[in-house]
Amino acid sequence: MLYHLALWLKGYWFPFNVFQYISFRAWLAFLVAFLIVWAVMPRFINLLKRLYAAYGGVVREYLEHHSDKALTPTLGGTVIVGTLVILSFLFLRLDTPYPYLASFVLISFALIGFVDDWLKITKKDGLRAKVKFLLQLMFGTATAILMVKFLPIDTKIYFPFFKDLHPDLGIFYILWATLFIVGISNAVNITDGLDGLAIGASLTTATVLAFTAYLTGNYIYAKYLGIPYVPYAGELSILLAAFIGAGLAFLWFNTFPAKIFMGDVGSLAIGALLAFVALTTKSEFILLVAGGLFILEILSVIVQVSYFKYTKRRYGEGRRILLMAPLHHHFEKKGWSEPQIVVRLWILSILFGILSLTLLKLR
Ligand code: 57M
Repeated sequence: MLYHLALWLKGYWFPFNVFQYISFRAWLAFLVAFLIVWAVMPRFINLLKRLYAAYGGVVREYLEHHSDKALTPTLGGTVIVGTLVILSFLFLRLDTPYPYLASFVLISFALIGFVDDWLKITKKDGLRAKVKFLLQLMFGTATAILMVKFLPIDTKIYFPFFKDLHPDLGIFYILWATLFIVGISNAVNITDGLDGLAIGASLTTATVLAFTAYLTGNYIYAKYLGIPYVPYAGELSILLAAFIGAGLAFLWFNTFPAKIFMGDVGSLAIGALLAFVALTTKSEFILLVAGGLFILEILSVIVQVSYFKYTKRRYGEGRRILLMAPLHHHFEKKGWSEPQIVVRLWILSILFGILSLTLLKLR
């Protein structure tokens, strides 16, 4: 909205011209998002504490040293998502499809998480896993269809290293986009099990995607790098800048010892948003590398559970590869302290981010 307002106001005072620049709007969106979340979160935490007092504790904590976390409020993601939706309409160009579609993705996935979190608080049990998964598939498919219909993108997928390899998936692109959104959303959700872990890794991943979106939306840079050009995709870098601001402010409260968790309302929505930006900017493989930590975490669960089930069938007792899945619990079992695990996995996440940026030029 501010873009259009400034366009009109610059006739009266030329400095309003700066709102035309993606970099200026991104910087301002970052700052405003940080300030909103930083100011609102303490009040939100107090509100949640009253809610928790009314309903009693919430989380079934089955790791010994997580027992003191049972009363830490969840739902922190509500403030992040709310801020992002408002700011996307404030800072993004409203004559592009991006603010509308990004808000749809954020709200729909946040809604699934919110219902789940709310039921956990009020009824002590969340949504059934199957129902949750079906809802994710439903909203994922809706997003994929809307993307193909309203975004200036094709149904091809692009690989790093192979400049000329971009198979057209046609109608199957909907399936690919749906599974990608649902997969990344769940991967972020699984990662969200230690103070600051998921938001930290989301921030490094979002930084990479913000650069990618900026470059993809710029015809000259896109041609130079040999990446697909997607008109106005730079608008998404403004949204990610807002996310980085909001996420940093959230981390202020979520760092060890956390005063609040993001809840499924946060983790599902953040994962879906990252996947949506990667799909839009045709950089799914960049996200798979930049968000390598999320991929490792979800793979650790898949491998552990499969092996456990297989050995149970074969030998009558379930055996494990890791001491416990997801990956971060393995290190807890090994005796690393929580801040140690989190900071070390952040370091890994930064390394993944740097590696992914090099992929931008390698085609
Ligand atoms: C949700 N939720 C956190 C918080 C957060 C298939 C299986 C591997 C699934 C997995 C699972 O249920 N994962 C999804 C993970 C929970 O956090 C809440 O959930 C939101 C995110 N969805 O925002 O609201 C707990 O995580 C801790 N936490 C923090 N700081 C944070 O900033 O400390 C979260 C955020 C919180 C808090 O303790 O309550 C969670 O971990 O439950 N299941 C598992 O992860 C279980 N793994 C397991 O059973 N592994 C087995 C294999 C064979 C399946 C094995 O390896 O033997 C573990 N879950 C827990 N403890 N809680 C087991 C140990």
